[in-house]
Order: sequence, then structure tokens, then C-alpha cells
Amino acid sequence: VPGLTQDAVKPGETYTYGFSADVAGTYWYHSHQESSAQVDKGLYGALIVEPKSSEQPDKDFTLILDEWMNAGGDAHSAHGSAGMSDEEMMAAMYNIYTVNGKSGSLITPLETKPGDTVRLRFINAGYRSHGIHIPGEFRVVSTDGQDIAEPAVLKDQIVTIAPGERYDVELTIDSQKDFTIDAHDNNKYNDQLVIPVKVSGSNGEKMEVQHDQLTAFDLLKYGKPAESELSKVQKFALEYTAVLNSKMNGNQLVYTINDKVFSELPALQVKTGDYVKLTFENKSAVDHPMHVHGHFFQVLEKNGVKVESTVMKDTVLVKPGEKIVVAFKADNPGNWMIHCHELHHAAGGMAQQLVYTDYKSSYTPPTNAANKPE
Ligand SMILES: [Cu+2]
Repeated sequence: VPGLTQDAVKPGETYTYGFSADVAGTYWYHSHQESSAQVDKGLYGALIVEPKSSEQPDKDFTLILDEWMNAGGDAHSAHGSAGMSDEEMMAAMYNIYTVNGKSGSLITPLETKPGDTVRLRFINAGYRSHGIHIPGEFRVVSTDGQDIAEPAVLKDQIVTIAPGERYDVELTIDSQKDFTIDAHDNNKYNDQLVIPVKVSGSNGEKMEVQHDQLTAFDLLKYGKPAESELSKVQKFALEYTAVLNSKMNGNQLVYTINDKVFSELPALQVKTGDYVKLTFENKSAVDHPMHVHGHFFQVLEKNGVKVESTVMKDTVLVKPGEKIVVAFKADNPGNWMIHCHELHHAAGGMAQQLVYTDYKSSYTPPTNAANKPE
């Protein structure tokens, strides 16, 4: 994060990252310098850490979802329309939906054969959620790089993937019929988000799919609950409530945590070994997918109800009116960020530092550097 862990990589410079890939799973990397502009324009990529052993699926596909603006398109009609909310404006402006950078009929078909086990790694690099429907039976085996214990077989369920989130799905090709993976929510350009799955030997016949009885997949009720240290914690060293909202600052819309923007917010302080409880309370009218750097957390409660699932995540979608409590162990000394992964919201202020008091960074931010961590 520029200004927090390093300087931004300036034009002509190089910077080499070294790390140990010790948690297998689906990740992505992206610029954190003016990310609402740089990630938006494509400065990101998938980072897949394969398990050392264990069986590999026959086919392994990474599918990055994103949205783009075609300035010559609906943006013109969107601009200046009176009475349009910021969110409606965005929905009109981002009028191209892509999978791995291709839209609609240009999306590369997934080539399979009967009997194949297939892993689909969905990554949402965009600014809004997408409700993905996979015909037939499937299991959600991993999310945000964390495996799910004993995942049940699902059918006719929509998996909603919020910005920053990853969902790994496994399925078996059990017929010789082609099918399509598509999006089912109220997003305006869903007809562009269609992933063809081709089965070798098919005569072009499509799998019969019903689309009128789909229900929403609930990750927080999924997977076998495991023995969890975090479920048993009696005393948290830090309990912090982040009320998420927005307000006008002059004529600028800003996104706030406890009525403050990033530059006004104090760094949250922890030390190694601490248990930390964060409560995200969304009092705004829009979704906030909240992301914690460097840690995996467990969702303990949603809207006052205890969550049975012990699935670990690094990003959780907090919808308007929702209150979500998460917990993690401070086991990764460093300087980190907590922020909304709708990067326009992060740029608009919805970000806060998380620092270890027993960690001394060798990096000192220069006062004159053009570091823009949001
Ligand atoms: Cu947000």
C-alpha cells in the first residue's frame, strides 16, 4: 500500500515482491495506488496458489468478472440526468460486463469432456456484485483462498460474488450437453455475462435449465462447522464498530467510517496474538464489501444472529441495513488496511489503517511522495 508499506512504483521504476505462497487458493493482485482508477482500468491479475499435494481437477478455469465504461455509450445519457442516484449513474455508465476481459459472444468457451471434474475460480475485480448461476449440481469448495469443510452439493442456487471476493466451485461434467453459466440478478448488462461450457462430443444440444426457481446461496449456512478458536474467544483485545455511511462534504459525496474519511480516521492498533472483533454496520443505501488486508476472518454474527458456519474469508459483503460481526487473530505483524472493496468507496474515504504496535516497519513514508493509498 503506497504511503503505508512502500512508495508507489513510479514510471520507469521496478519493484520486486517476494513472499511465500503458503496458503493454497484463489487470489488476485492489483495496484493500491489510486486503485479506483488503476484497478478500474485493468491493473490487476489472478494469482492462483495450487496445493502441494491432493488431487487436481481435470480442468481448472480462472474467471475474472469486471465491468467497464464505454464513454461513448450510455454514459452521455447518464450524465446530468436529474434525480439519478450515484449508484444508478454508475450502473448506467459501466455498460460493458466482461469475463477475463471479453464480453458477450467474445467470452472464451470453457472446453470440457464428459466425466471431467472442473474447478471454476471466480474473482470479482469489478465494482458491483454478480449473481452467478451454474446449471446442474455443483459445490462451493473454497472462498477467498480458504477451503470449505464438507461442502454440500448445490443446485438451482445463485452464488453472489461481491467486489474483491473469490468463490471456487467444483462440478462434474455428467452429460454430453453444452450449457452456459450466466448471471441472475438485477444488473443491467447481464446478457453480456454468459460463459459457454462446451462438452466434447456434444451435438450442440443445450442442457435443459429452469431459471424460475433459483434461490440465493448462503455461504454463512454452508460447510461443516469446525472447531474454531475464534468462536470460543471470551475477551477480544480490540472490539471496533465501523458504521458505514456516506455524506456530502461540500459538493462532494464521501464514504465514511463512523462519520470520518480515511485521512481523519486513527489507525486501529493491535499486537501480535490479539483477538480482534470488528463490527460492520451499513447505514448507507449501497453495498459495502469490506476487506481486511493480511488476515482471514470468521463471520461470528449477522444481524444479531450467531453464524454457525466457520468459513474463513478476507472480504465480506455488508448490504444496506446489515450488521456483520467478524473476528480474527492478529497473527501477521505489519501495517495493513481495512477498506471497502468497491474501490470508488475506498477512494471516497471508506478505509482505515490497522497497525501492529509490536511491529517496526523499515519504511518511512516521504512527506512529498505522490502516494495515494486509496
Ligand atoms: Cu463500499
